[in-house]
Amino acid sequence: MSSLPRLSATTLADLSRTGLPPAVSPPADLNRASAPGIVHLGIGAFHRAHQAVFTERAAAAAGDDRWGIHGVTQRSATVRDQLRPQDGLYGVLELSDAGTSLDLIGSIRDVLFPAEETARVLDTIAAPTTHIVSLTVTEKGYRRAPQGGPDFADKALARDLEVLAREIDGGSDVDREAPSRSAIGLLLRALTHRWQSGGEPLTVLVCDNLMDNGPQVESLAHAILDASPATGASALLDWIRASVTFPATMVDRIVPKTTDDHRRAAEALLGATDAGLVVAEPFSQWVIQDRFAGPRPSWETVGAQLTRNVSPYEHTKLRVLNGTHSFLAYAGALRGHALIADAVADPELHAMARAMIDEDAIPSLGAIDEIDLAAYRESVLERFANAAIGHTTVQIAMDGSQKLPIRFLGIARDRLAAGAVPHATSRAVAAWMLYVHATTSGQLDVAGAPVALDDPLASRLADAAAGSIDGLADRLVTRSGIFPTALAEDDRFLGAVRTAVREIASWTAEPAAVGRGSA
Ligand code: CS2
Repeated sequence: MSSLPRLSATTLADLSRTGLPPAVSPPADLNRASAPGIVHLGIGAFHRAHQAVFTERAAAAAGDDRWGIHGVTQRSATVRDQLRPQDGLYGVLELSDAGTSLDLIGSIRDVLFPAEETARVLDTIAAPTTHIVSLTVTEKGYRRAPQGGPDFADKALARDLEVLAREIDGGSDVDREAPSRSAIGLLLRALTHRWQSGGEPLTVLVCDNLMDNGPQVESLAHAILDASPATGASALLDWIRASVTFPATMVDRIVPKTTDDHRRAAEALLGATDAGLVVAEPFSQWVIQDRFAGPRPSWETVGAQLTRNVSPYEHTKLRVLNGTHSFLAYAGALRGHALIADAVADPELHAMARAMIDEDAIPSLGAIDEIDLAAYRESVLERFANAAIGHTTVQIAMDGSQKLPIRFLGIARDRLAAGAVPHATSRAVAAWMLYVHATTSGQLDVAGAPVALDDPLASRLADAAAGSIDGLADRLVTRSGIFPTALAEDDRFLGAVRTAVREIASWTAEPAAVGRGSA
């Protein structure tokens, strides 16, 4: 147990009196008691290292205290219990070969845990002082069916929609404290409550790694309300169409899990403990569609880019960065590499990552005038090589069933439509398949630790992967539910994946030894 004081407004004032070290930058000096202008769903590490930093800096530059953030957790009270005792304050530990710095951030004013305070979440979003609801709830938070649209078979979503229907019609059996089981369910309840509380315009700012993220969530909301049994659903939908915007965004900053080593490094710099510490690379980029229903922070004054068309940036990032990231995660883990930096330093994997970018991802993008793609490729590979942040292959490997359609399968579809066989991307799909096979059969150790499959479809994938390596590609393509029919029935694609599965399985003499390579 550390003898150091815990970060809070009081301890920060004490530390500041004696002078913070040069590597530590203090939070903005703003009225932190003002009503929040933003409510953020999914107050995880990425939001705290990305949007919350942009918002802090924009508010400081403008001296504008309207943009405090109330974060909303999803599954647990952990982040609330990390930040509420710290008055919302936390540090961003920035690590690279060039050195270490600690940015103290004050834009988050409180964190709410819906399971214990859903009505407060709904009231905060309904407040006229709230102008933006932003989200980072990960791909699975939107409960989409693999082929797109709402997954009405999802039990959590179905239950949320029953609660929503009652709240839309304002029946006597409404229980506003009833917690939502899905982020999309909570969002729609919040929109309903805002509509019923005066209907001030609102911007829903989706900051997840989805293709055309804002419009996708807008379509989800429309499809759900179109199918709602509530008599007031169409009036609510009319209000959403008229008063709520869903701009697209591209978000980019590599944010690994925080470890005890990271915490010790931050404590040594600050002279206080910080339960909410997050870690990040120096690079950060935010491209936002300039389509707001009301006021917003002046993010463009601190490096964000406001534009009419986000697609070139979003598609490039999801396919060149995230696609290669996932390939290195699966192939790297299979070769026993604990870190992405180790995987990208592996000459064979490095060459395969370059091939995936040059032969498939970039050609699949079509004409991109806004970005120097060759320079972007080098920048991405250089960022992956940052060993200082300790980004693990296993962290990135999670939720593959949600990420593959966005990061691999879109590339494969587009390359096949152009008459090319995506061999490099098929290899990435094969690496995922062998990762699924190895983890669900208990055969994968990385850095001496056994690795389990972390995926919302883990049981279905385990069933499909069970069996010989020979039939693995066909079993997962036909039974995972994540491959669109057009791909699953394309012999060029299936043939390339089958070949790649054999190639990758041969990396190790015995499949059972897969992953017991050197880290
Ligand atoms: C990573 C992303 O975990 C993952 O799937 O690929 O979190 C990646 O680090 C960010 O998108 C980078 O902006």
